[in-house]
Amino acid sequence: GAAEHSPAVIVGTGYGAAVTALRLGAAGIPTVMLEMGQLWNTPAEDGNIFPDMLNPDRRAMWFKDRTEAPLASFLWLDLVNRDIDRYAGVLDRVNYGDMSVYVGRGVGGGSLVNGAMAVTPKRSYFEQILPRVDADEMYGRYFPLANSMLGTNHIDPEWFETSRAYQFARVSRKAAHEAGFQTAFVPSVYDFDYMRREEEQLVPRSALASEVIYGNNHGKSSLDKSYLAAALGTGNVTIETLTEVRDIAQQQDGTYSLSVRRIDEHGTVLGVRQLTAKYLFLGGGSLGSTELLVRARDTGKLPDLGEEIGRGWGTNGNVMLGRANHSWDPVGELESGMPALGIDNWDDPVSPVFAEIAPVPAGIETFASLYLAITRNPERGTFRYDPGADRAVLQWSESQGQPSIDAAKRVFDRINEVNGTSYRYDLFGDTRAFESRFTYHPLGGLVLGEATDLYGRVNGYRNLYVTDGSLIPGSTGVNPFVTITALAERNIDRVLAEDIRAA
Ligand code: FAE
Repeated sequence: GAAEHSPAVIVGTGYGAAVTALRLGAAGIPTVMLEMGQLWNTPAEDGNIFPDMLNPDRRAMWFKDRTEAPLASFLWLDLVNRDIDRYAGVLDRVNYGDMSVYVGRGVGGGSLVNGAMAVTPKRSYFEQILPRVDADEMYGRYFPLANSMLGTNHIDPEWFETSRAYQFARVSRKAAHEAGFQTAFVPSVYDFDYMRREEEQLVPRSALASEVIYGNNHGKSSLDKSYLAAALGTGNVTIETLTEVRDIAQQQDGTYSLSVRRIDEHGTVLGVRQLTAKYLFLGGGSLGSTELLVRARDTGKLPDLGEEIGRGWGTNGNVMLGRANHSWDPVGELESGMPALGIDNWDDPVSPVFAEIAPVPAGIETFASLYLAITRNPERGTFRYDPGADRAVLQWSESQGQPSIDAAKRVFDRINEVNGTSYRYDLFGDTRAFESRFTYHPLGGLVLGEATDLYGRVNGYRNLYVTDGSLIPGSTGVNPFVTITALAERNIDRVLAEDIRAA
């Protein structure tokens, strides 16, 4: 029969997609969102929607036989990961040879699994990475709008000093200060008042119950509770789950046709159907949106797409490391799953580093301090279409992670030297101290002003837009979701005014 038509279709339900859905819906435009993951709103038999980090089950990961947690080992023992049933779980780790990329799957995308750190980039750095975007407008209007819509809040500094759950962060802060480095509190979309009540045993625990990376049952303002709830509230937005967009083509009349595959939560394909849309927004994230356009170009479905599609991908300079503390400096048995402090060495011209002090919520004293460092790594990867696998494959070699390691090493060598401490060599499956072969922060692939115009309109095609982290050229210097959200707000403002309302 005839394909179903919707005026606007959005691929994905992450940050860029959710912003776009709210603004389209509020403007009265009927909009369909297509999300390959599940809607996470129903408790399982254990009474929880999500599993915690210590007891992961099939809900934890997207069609894997075993969990693939970033900390591969502890004391070189494979204690962290568990065999699980293949299922449409919430966290995916997409493995491309030397680089593995963690992404969220479900209504809310990365907001379901992430650490909730809501950081606005330094203005001077934002001006470097996106020099043709008006920074006055971003910092005057769109960053504040994004933070207020997302529910960004700040930790009470007095409570931080007394909370048992942040002893690990205070220990790391002391070591950083001893070595002359500055630290800064990190804003969050996890409700710190809720966390305080968790500590007082007044409410069910989430951050204080080792919940992070496989979802939080409480406390976090993920997108399903912020932008997406507001989008649905307009009455003009619908979300279809377990629905993956496979192919995009343009029809004679300029509208887009999408080939869409539905699965059940065990992965059984229920069917493939066609959908058409006048306006098509890609919000599948850096991997998802880039793959769709690389595939469309290289299979001839959108033949006018250029060489910039699939370029300019980066890890946001991510590198993880651990330090071994002295036995007289315990980090505590209870660690909040939500980070609240970072070492801010970004203004160092040689080795800029913003290192979040990350928890190891193991429920035991680990004597370990963990860090996820964001560095300024100039290396970039490219996606190429693999026709055999019908997949876009990232070209990235392990050596491209070295600049991230070098920058982090300069900072943490100094911290270790001054404090008489050392690295942990038991955390990443072998004996390496620094792990730069995975990222939480995939950025780029469809870079603003290169693959698209300055508002995310794909070059060569009308009414086709990119709205997510693939617009950002590989780096934003801080955790990226506030940047992605603010940029999406800015772009949809312009697109609504010029392309949609005017039409
Ligand atoms: P994203 O949130 O990835 O959403 C894309 C959505 O599209 C997903 O739900 C996909 O399932 C779906 N999708 C993809 N392809 C298709 C398709 N073909 N058809 C249908 N659906 C599709 O995109 N960032 C911070 O700022 N602070 C943090 O504390 C932080 N912690 C993190 C911790 C972890 C464990 C991870 C994995 C990430 C973390 N991030 C953090 C990164 C942040 O979550 C990420 O930058 C954003 O989620 C990216 O937003 P996008 O809109 O680009």
